[in-house]
Amino acid sequence: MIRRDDPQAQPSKTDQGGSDLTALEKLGWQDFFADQVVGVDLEETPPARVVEAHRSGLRVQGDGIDELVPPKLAATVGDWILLNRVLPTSSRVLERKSLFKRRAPGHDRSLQLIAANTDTSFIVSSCNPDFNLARLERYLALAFEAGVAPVVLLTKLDLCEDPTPYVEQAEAISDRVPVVLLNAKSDSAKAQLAPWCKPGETLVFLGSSGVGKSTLVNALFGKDTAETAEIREDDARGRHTTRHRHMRFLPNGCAVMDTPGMRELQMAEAESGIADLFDDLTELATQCKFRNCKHESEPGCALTAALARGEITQARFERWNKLTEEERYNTASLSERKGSDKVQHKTSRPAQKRYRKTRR
Ligand SMILES: Nc1nc2c(ncn2[C@@H]2O[C@H](COP(=O)(O)OP(=O)(O)OP(=O)(O)O)[C@@H](O)[C@H]2O)c(=O)[nH]1
Ligand SMILES: [Mg+2]
Ligand SMILES: [Zn+2]
Repeated sequence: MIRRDDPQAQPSKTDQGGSDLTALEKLGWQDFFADQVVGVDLEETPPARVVEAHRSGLRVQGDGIDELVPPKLAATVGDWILLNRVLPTSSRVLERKSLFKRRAPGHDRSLQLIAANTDTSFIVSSCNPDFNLARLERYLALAFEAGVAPVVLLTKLDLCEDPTPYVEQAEAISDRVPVVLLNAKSDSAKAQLAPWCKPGETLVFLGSSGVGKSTLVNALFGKDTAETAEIREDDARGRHTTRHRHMRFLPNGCAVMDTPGMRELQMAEAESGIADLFDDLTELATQCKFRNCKHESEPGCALTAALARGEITQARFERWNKLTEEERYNTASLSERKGSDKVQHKTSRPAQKRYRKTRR
């Protein structure tokens, strides 16, 4: 087991940035992972973190390790593995603290693992016509499901005459999600994100193309480490500049993950995430007279009654209904799919529960 208080097992210290973090801690190694490798010969199978995902494979880094593992390994960016040097694709993937996933686009009926072991997910959207409340809710439901604390970042404040409608809509989604309004290109962006940039923690930037994810990564590093490009003028959409998911490490030991823009965000295995995000509607649904109430014209429906009293809005009710139905359909079709790998996609339920408790 590698812990800070176990000098025997410590990997070499790195001096970069004047920090006293070990090489593994700089990659985000935490007790949560160390606890899983008690009794394991770490010389034989050293811990390494997946820092980039390419078609050709996964780039993994550890103490003195930097190599490409063929794509067959069922891991994603942010994962910790115990590297099997003889057969890298048979490396053990450590249990995850969190996992952001979606149903893969297309007809494949599979899950796509987006980001593992992140502590904070920055859901980025711009104060421009590309802003989409329903899409934002999708990201947030998946972040809740993942067990990752979400923060909404509204960029392009400097290009917007009146950001109030965007802020109001974002803040109304959930009182458990902070909303930060910023100009990603300004000097103040780094300071605005500082409260979440903690040593040993991992951040991920998620959102559609062109919203400023890579611009914010550059703001945190104080230099152009990620490529950025102008958005299209006609519809304010981005050009899919970032091509693959990758992590970079701040000198203070905070890991930062940049991701390509995702427009299609299909729900799957996200029942509790949706329930958490729409907790008031979920609670109302438990008061319906019939357990299988579809909230249409059934007698004793608590949701239609709340709608009639004007306590909830029709638009939000419909968005919740749509997500719920989509989630049920996708989850059922995924589990039907032969060979669905439940173990590989499992995250730590206790970790998720711990998180939920603190957010209520
Ligand atoms: N003025 C201004 N421009 C911004 C802001 N945020 C991003 N931009 C610009 O928006 C464009 C797109 O930014 P990127 O950082 O490349 O967007 P991205 O989210 O990484 O996009 P993909 O990599 O395609 O997913 C660039 O020209 C940025 O300079 C902002 O807050 N203000
Ligand atoms: Mg980018
Ligand atoms: Zn009902």
